[in-house]
Amino acid sequence: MIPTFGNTATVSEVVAALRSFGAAIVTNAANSDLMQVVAAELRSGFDECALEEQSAFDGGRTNRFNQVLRASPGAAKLIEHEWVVAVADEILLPHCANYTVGSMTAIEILPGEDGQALHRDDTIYPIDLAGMELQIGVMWAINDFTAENGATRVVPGSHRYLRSWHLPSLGEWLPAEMPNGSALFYLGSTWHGGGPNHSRSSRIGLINTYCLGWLRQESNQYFENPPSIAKQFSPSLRALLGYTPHGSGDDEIGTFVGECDGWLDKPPRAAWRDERGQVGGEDNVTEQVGS
Ligand SMILES: O=C(O)CCC(=O)C(=O)O
Repeated sequence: MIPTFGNTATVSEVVAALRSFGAAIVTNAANSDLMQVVAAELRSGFDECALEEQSAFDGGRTNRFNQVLRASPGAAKLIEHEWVVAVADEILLPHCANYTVGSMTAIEILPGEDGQALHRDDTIYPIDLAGMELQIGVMWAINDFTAENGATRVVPGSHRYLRSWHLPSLGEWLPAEMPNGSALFYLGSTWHGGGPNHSRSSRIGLINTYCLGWLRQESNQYFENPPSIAKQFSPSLRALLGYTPHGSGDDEIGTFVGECDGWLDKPPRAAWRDERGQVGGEDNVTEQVGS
């Protein structure tokens, strides 16, 4: 079984399991009311997809789309959920000054879908650095995930295999069974994939990835959430989307990248950041994205 914790667990327990197993679940991390709101908001997005994104990798009976915040304002609460930030801080901040959302993908696996090819998400970056995770993934169960309806499959311990080395035993996957509102955390190097749906109803999830702040994001968040939209978001969400440079130039760790003349005109850089280096100063960033 994938290490599974209640929402009263400590962050260090969850992170220890994540590091050791490659994945960990926190059940009921978000409340059911929020999940119902997000499920309703995502519905129209799925209906518009009408299986448009079909491909061998994405599946022939899976709806998916990336512009999640346009469809679902409620999803913002999941993207910067306290559990997510707490876990991402532990895994990513040792290697960067601040991290960003790499991608957001709403996924509806319809009845009859086959299992997705198992894969690791961090192969978008052509390097393997032992001991440094480039990204993490968080799969939110928008409805209940069961082995029958296509719960994400995870290969335990598979994060320990460097790409250039050899492959883990991909047959040894486990289903991430979890009630709605739960979050499956998995490392960028962990092999996983959507399960086959043998049930009569769809399985709905939202995967958000978070990458080191000095890497290019998997999905271009400035197009997915341009300033005209991002100005309605909280400063902390904007910072997560990349509306804040990486580092300050004064950090021990991390280069100052992603700068922009407009932002550099603003008052001291330190004011853009909270103690985790994530949050832009509200006034500064609001002015910038609104301009
Ligand atoms: O739907 C899932 O459970 C996993 C999907 C996934 O890993 C992907 O599309 O990259």
